Amino acid sequence: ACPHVKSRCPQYPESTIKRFTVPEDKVDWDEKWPQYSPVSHTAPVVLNKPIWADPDIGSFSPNFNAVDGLVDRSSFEGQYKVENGKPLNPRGRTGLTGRGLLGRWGPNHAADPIVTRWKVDASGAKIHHSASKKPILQFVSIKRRDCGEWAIPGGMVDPGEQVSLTLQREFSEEALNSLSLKQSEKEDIHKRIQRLFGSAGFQVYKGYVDDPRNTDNAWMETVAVNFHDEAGNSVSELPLQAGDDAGQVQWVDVDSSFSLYASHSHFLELVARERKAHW
Ligand code: RP5
Ligand code: MG
Ligand code: MG
Repeated sequence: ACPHVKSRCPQYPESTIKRFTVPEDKVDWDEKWPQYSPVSHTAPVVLNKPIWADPDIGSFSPNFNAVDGLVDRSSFEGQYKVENGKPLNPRGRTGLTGRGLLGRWGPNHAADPIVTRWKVDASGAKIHHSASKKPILQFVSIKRRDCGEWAIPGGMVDPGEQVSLTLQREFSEEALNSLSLKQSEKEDIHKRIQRLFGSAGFQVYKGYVDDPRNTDNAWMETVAVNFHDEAGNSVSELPLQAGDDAGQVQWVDVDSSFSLYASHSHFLELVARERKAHW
């Protein structure tokens, strides 16, 4: 696994906190480094005890590396270490301890729905890229409200929730604004995306996400799944409308030069490869 980079971003998101600088050769926990003295930071929203957050360690000692009640505290990366009651980031040092903006100690599980279609011209013919000569994919992208970066419309897996439901729910909330719809409209949307999301999809990635919110003790993991609208007559015909964490939503060409949140660009590269599309 390559060393995380965004997890070491100098400025911790939504705060004035600066991470302790971790050079690449000191990321690995096995590398002895007595001078390492990261600051501890847990965001006020997390300390406020919302339902999605764990209590502070001390009074609280959950079952790490296991499914703990309804909360999955196991990691796709294998067994992670727990030191002084606190889980250690499996990819190494981040320059910050505590949970930052993340609710869970250890892995915070998310799901990323990558909805794609082919880019076509007015006659419906696939458009090929002038340099790679390969057909161009488009995916539904949202502009995150927290940081303004373009991203896959993913979100956290609720306790006990099936990942397949998270994928469909987060897509509906962020790209179709389902939270603001009337019950009847919600049911209509649900029916219309059911066929695409009801298919197995192509599982693109499962594991650690290099997310700027990661810390030494809390990190993001995801299951990224591609749902491809081959004929362009499924989700392609739905009106996109940004909702919840999303400020904007649109179809974006899948291309290596488009910069995306966290490790989302890597997931799209895997989709492009699988579909023999331009990258
Ligand atoms: C990323 O954060 C995941 O890949 C997923 O897209 C996202 C989930 O967090 P929220 O969108 O709920 O903030 O690491
Ligand atoms: Mg969401
Ligand atoms: Mg989200």
